[in-house]
Amino acid sequence: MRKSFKFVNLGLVSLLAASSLVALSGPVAAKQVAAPKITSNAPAPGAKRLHFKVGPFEILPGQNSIDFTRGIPQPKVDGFVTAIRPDLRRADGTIPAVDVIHLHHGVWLNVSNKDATASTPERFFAAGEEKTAAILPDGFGYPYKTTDRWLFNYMLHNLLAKKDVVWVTYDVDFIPASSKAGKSIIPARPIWMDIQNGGVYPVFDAHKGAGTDGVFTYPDQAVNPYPGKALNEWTVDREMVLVAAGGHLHPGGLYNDLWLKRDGATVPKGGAKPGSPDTAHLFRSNAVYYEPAGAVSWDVAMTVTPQNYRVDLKKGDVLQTTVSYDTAEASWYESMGIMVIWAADAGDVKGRVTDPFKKVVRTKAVLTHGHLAENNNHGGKPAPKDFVNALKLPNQVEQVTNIQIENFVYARGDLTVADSVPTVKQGQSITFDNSIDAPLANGIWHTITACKAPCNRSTGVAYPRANADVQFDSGELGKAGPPTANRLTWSTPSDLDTGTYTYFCRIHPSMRGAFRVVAQ
Ligand SMILES: [Cu+2]
Repeated sequence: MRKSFKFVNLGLVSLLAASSLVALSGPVAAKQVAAPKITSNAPAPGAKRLHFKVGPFEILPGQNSIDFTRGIPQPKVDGFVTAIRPDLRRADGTIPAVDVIHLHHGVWLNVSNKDATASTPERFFAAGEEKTAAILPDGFGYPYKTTDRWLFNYMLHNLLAKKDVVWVTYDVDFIPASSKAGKSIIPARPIWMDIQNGGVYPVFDAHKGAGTDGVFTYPDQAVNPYPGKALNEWTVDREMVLVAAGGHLHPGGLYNDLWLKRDGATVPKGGAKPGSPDTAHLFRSNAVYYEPAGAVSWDVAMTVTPQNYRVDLKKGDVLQTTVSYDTAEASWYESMGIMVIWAADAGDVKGRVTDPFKKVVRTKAVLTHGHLAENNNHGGKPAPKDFVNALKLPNQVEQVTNIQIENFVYARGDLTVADSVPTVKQGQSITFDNSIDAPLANGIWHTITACKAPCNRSTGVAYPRANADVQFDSGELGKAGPPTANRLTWSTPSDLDTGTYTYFCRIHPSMRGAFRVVAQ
């Protein structure tokens, strides 16, 4: 299985999951490899591009908090949204580098509508640093009324100890209801599919080595992912036609899949979910990595459905989403798997529609953009001026049981300043304490996450990574609800073998440290 998902170099572009680029229907690997096309950036016929922005957001040092803002700019007349394109900008219009500030995620909600799949306002658009545009096929639109109230939920992440000010921009392609194009448009509604649907912070951890042959699929390969009801499923509530879909995942992610289960039905050969003959594959949104190091950074774009995608869904069918991460080389903590799909009522749609239980859905997916320049600092270069090599440093004489974190520095063994390595006797642990930084600014939360020694190369979108042979991760040390671990301290495992362990902060990756376990 793993073989069909290896990297294929096409010039500068590393393409993943080549199988699905041609026969996107899925589980069956095709041999041909081609770069997906980037879809047209032009507004749909009759649509105008409206430029909106929300902000300014003052992004305090080290910030990684989840916030909401109401009353964001929206169109001034009734009509239809046909596309949305997100970005993050400073006052001078420049886009911050992803290793400095990034849009961890933004979700646009319509408070005036009820969400199809959760007890929240209607979630109609989401973006992370991959900045995928939502584009409805020509002739379809998301109905909008001036009485609608939009809300923006965001997590803006400041990777540095320096304040910054940014705006989130969103270009909305819009057809006024009163226009000629507006008279014939078919309404489509957003359906939010999520592997942890309904959560404020819908994440899971993909651990190095988990899954099969370096690929971990959630929730299918997770142990007891849902103590209650399956959060990655939704029962179709009316006869409808799926017209668009696109995935969201984080670095390390390979693809989001969309499936449809119909009780008693049988999927035609080649189109079923492995082991589930009544569950059809509808779409795979592939992560296409431009990142030279592979599936390890935000230098990625997601494929989405093409203009002609139409799939028939019957009332009572069960939609399901899964997400797969590359776990061969590293762990990916706090990972997401979201697919926002768009559907129209079946009676409104004319023309060819595929019934996935009669015909395998084959889709030539497209990209909404290519490589983005804000991902150009990959990191991973020698950086002897910035970080020491802890493997070459002597032991600190006294044993350590506690390491305080203060002002973005690990008090002992910080790789930016250390001349010796704090040591602990085998069988004992060191407790890291973030009680000084955590209450500051908007919350400054740090992690202690194992990276492969010496972990002293330059910081960038692809470095460092949670790639140590012996994995550990503290979670975000803070007491502020999601995304924090709701505690300020964390202790190293007491069962570590003797040796030198290096670690970094996932939130502020230029924070690095080391400790050493010595024999009793
Ligand atoms: Cu930190």
